[in-house]
Amino acid sequence: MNQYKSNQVRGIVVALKANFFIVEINNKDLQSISRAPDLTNKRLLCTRRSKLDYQGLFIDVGDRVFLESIDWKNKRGLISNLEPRQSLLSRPAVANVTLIAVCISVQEPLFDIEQTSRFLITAEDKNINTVLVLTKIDLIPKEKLNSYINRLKLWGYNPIAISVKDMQGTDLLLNIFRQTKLSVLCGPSGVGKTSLINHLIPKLALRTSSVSKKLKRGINTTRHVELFSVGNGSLVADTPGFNRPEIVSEPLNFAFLFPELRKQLMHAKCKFRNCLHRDEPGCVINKNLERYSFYRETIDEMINSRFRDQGD
Ligand SMILES: Nc1nc2c(ncn2[C@@H]2O[C@H](COP(=O)(O)OP(=O)(O)OP(=O)(O)O)[C@@H](O)[C@H]2O)c(=O)[nH]1
Ligand SMILES: [Mg+2]
Ligand SMILES: [Zn+2]
Repeated sequence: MNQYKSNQVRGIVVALKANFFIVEINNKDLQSISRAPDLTNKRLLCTRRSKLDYQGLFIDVGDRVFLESIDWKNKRGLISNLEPRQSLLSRPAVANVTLIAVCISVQEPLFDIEQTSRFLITAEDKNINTVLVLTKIDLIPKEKLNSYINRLKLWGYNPIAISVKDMQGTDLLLNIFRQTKLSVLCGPSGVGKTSLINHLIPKLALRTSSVSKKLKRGINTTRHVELFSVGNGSLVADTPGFNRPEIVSEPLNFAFLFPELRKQLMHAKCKFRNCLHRDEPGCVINKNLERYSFYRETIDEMINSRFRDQGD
């Protein structure tokens, strides 16, 4: 169905604005069009064909689309179809993500085990490559940072520590972004996601705001998902921060979303196939781990809520 015709223009949805889609045109397609004027940012304001609605095809940021009826002068177009999605995140809503960068600040807002775990678990559940980015490292002494890094290594992560204030770690991160098609920054409000994008693409000057003085939390400055080019054909999504991702998982699968538990289960088997690694006899899980109590509380809550639902 989605056969690409040589005269067809393709692009990627980089933002949704009210009922419009902002579509960035494929570089190659743009070069092959003689009528296309010199578009400084290669972006068109588009609507979609109503047939897509009837087919129940919703379009999200990150979707790769086919365009027709392009009005180059006024920078308008019509989305006629979309390519099949490789993946879809629901919050933040972005299609075709190839890397999730979970951004967590060490201070302002203060690092929190449960909140960080909720973001990481949501990413693990999607089966998409994940990198943990520790932000604002200029706010703590080196020894404290090392202690965070060592803890996170025991969780099974190798965090990238950055500061946009004193430009630490950002080159390394940019290299990673340039090796992947579509990376998404996600994390709590105020951790510095937009500041990082501004640092990588200084001419953007996107809006950021200080965290609230009293609560030391972000104030939800970014309101929409938007994709930005970081070179090498790669895009990075800035997204609105939020504080508490909901965990949606089957109890039997839940342990596999913790790298430090997953590793143990790959090397040894519990006595019972349906072991939930609580107090079952013959359980092989070493429970002397920083995040075990979070695992335990969450799985207890998952099971209790199932009983409650069944009792209703
Ligand atoms: N000290 C320090 N402050 C930073 C750093 N990065 C960002 N900030 C500050 O943190 C505050 C929040 O930054 P934003 O970039 O708006 O945070 P955000 O994650 O985009 O927040 P939302 O859009 O609400 O999700 C701003 O005052 C930034 O100047 C950093 O590396 N060091
Ligand atoms: Mg922001
Ligand atoms: Zn077990």
